[in-house]
Amino acid sequence: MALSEKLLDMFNQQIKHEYDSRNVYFGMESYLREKSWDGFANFFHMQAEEEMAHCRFFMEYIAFVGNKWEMRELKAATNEYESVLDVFKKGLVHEKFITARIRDLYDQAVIDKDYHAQKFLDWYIGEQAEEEDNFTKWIAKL
Ligand code: OFO
Repeated sequence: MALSEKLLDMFNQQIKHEYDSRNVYFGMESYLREKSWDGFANFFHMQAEEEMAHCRFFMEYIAFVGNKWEMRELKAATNEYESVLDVFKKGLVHEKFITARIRDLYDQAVIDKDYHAQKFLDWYIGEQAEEEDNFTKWIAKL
């Protein structure tokens, strides 16, 4: 089922958000590498790679339903942080922002009665819960 015009626009915006997430995490990795926190740096490198996969799934879904995805302007990401804890706290804030965007997508898919898109977005609902849980646990440990 083709996406509605509104949901297609939101999916395209989500591609940008996922790319922005990748850059946020590469910025965090850069800060951590310079401080020689290599284990944490590796963690954020992996996070950044995962964001590319999240982005790719949206591209493939858009193509699958017969539309073209768009590459929108990306945000610059900082590599300036105060500490490892600061990195994780800001990472959690960022993930909460992404969770809110995924919920917006889901809400629109419900309005559109687009059951296929809802099924596709289910994976992201689970993924975001996992991401937030992961960051929250790290913050508690630090
Ligand atoms: Fe794409 O989940 Fe993190 O941001």
